[in-house]
Amino acid sequence: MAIKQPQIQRIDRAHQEAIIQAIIQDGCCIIQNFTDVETVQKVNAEAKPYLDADKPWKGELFPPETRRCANLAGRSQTARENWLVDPLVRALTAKFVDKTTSNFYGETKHTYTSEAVCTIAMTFDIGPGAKAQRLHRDDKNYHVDHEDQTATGYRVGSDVEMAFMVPGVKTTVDNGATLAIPGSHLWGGDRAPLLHEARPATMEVTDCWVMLGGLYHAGGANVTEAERRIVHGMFFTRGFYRQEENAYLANRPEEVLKWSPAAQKVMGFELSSPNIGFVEFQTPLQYLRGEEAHEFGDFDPSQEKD
Ligand SMILES: O=C(O)CCC(=O)C(=O)O
Ligand SMILES: [Fe+2]
Repeated sequence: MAIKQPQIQRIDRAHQEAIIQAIIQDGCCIIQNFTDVETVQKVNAEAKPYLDADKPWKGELFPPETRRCANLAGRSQTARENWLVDPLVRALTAKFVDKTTSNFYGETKHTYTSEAVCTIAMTFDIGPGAKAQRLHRDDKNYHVDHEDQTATGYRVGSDVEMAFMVPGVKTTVDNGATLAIPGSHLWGGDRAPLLHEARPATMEVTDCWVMLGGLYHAGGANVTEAERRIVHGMFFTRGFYRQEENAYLANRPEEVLKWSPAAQKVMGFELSSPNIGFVEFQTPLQYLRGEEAHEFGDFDPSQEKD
């Protein structure tokens, strides 16, 4: 008997409860009427100088035809002050990413909620001729142990990351629409994703793709002659997935550069494998030294093995 594969649902932003149910069931959906054309055009224009200045990647994370705009939150006022703080985005991250726990201080019970923060905001501009990315879970960076939830159904709170991707152009199967496997957020860590299980999340300008960090997906191949596929991504994680004391603000760069390599590393100025803590596609130390970012490559070479 053929197992029915779920399709990607398309739901208007007015139907928040239906969006939540789709994410619980499929791990993803397309939010229709998320934004308007004028706002998308402004974000495209704000990201463009950085996309134009970006260089080909030399590792396996991205095909060389892809250009990126890192630090989109800092560089696009429009993305930051409209999408990043959108009440629907906040409602969804509150539901799926925020974490509340209770503890005793003496005999008194205290309950705290750590709210979601933006972990990365980046534009992905896939150029003609680019191969598809490999299917992956973005939460690999947070070392999540995925239990098999296919029989039990999804436990809200079992993901630590959530992504929102707003297309800057209409995305199609040919220009590299994001590929995703609906339902794969429920899979245990030992199940490999197969390309034939993936569906293209084709979107109109004003739509928004939302997915959990445990959903298998990939940037698609761009087989067009001349179309660039631009998508603005905003990713959220738990607010406590960072160091308790903020050494990056407490210490001046010239002081940090005088520390021993072991001290720099233990204070977080290297990366956590595979990808956590980069700045402008460099380690914090490379960035502080002012190294030229000409050799873009995978942060952890073990990512290159297929
Ligand atoms: O470009 C896309 O559609 C997805 C990019 C992506 O999944 C990634 O870089 O982690
Ligand atoms: Fe991804």
